[in-house]
Parts: sequence; structure tokens; C-alpha cells
Amino acid sequence: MKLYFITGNKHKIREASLALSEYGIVLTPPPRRVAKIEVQSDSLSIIALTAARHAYLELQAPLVAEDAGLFIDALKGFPGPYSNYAYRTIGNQGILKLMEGEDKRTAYFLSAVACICPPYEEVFTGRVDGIIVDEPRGFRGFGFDPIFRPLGSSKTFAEMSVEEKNKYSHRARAFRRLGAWLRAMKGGEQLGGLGDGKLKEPYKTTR
Ligand code: ITT
Repeated sequence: MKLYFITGNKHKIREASLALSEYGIVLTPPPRRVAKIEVQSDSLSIIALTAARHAYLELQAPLVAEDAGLFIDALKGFPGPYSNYAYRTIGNQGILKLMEGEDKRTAYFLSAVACICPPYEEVFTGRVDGIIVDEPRGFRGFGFDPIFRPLGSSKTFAEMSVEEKNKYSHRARAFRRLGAWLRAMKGGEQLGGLGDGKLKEPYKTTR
């Protein structure tokens, strides 16, 4: 089964494609540029679902959109849903500055993947817990990868290959949940293939 992935982030495409390949699902860019609408909300699920619904109105085909964020306990969950803005403005150095002298360094990444697969729409989430390190380490990945070390590893995400990051990451966990759900729906047979889906109102949900 093929699904369009509405994102401007090529790292996300690599990570999600690898996670879904275990389920025989192929992610592909949309045939034409579709804006990812980003509403303001405290909920990653609402942000992802709104983006997916907007894209569906344009494409009328099965698709996914994802919203992710880094939640730092000592900063009361900041930057959370504002991670994109925080990364573009204060960046990793700004986050480390806010964390200076802070002993409590626990944090987690969350990912919410919204799938519109007619006649269903679903949101799948994934979480990874870890630590904000003292200094950026590694050059791979993107965003906050150099300052986040998942529990159970001595490396930051930026020191890992995509395969290794996917063993831990919020994104791989959310996309694997999507893969398992699609497999349970008989490989998408009941969902309509790419290009022939028509969303029926009202939306159905399996949960
Ligand atoms: P989209 O086009 O899919 O929106 P994006 O990069 O803007 O791509 P998000 O809004 O979902 O993605 O993510 C917000 C920010 O959170 C993102 O720009 C990164 O700085 C950070 N982030 C999310 N997932 C991350 C990850 O796996 N590793 C490092 N930083 C991540």
C-alpha cells in the first residue's frame, strides 16, 4: 500500500519510510506541493490531524501528516508543540542555556501521526524518554538530535544512524503503530488504494 506523507522534512521521510517498510507500506511525496497547515494547539494530535485533513481536501487520497515535539521536564514541557519555532529561534544552544545549572535533565520526544485512509481517520502516537546532554554531540539527524540522548543508549540521536535512531525514536514507534493498524486492516485492502479514496462523512474511527 502507498500513502502520501505531507512534510517538508526529508529526515522525517527517511525515518518513517524505514519504520513502515517492515509493514510493506511505501511513503511517497504528494504529486504536487501541498502546504502543511500548522494550527496553534497544545495537542500534537490536533496539529497533525488538522494538517492531514487540510491536505486530504486537496489530494483526495490516503495520506499521513506528523507533528512532533521535545518536552523538557525542567522547563515545564517547553518547547513541546512550539518546538519548530523554538528550534528556529533559540536553537540547541538556546535550550542548553535555559538548562544551565539544572540537575533535572529528563525530557521526552512525542510524535503524533495522523492518517486519513478513507473511510477512516486515526492518530497514532509514539514517545521516547531521555536526557538533555550538557553539550551538543554528533552531526547526523536534525533539530534537537544533538542534545537528546535516549534512555538505554550512551549516544545522542545525532550520533546514530537512522536504523539505530529508529530503535528508540518517538517517530518510529508512532509509524510502527500505524503500520500494525494498516496490517490489521488487511494491508489497506479495506481502505481504498492511493488515488481512489473518497472520504465518506462522517469520519469513522476504529477506536
Ligand atoms: P514538517 O514539515 O513535517 O512540519 P518539521 O521539521 O517542521 O517538519 P515538526 O513541526 O513536527 O516538524 O517538528 C517540530 C520540531 O521539533 C522540528 O523542527 C525539530 O526541531 C524538532 N523535532 C521533531 N522531531 C525531532 C527529532 O526526531 N529529532 C530532533 N528534533 C526533532
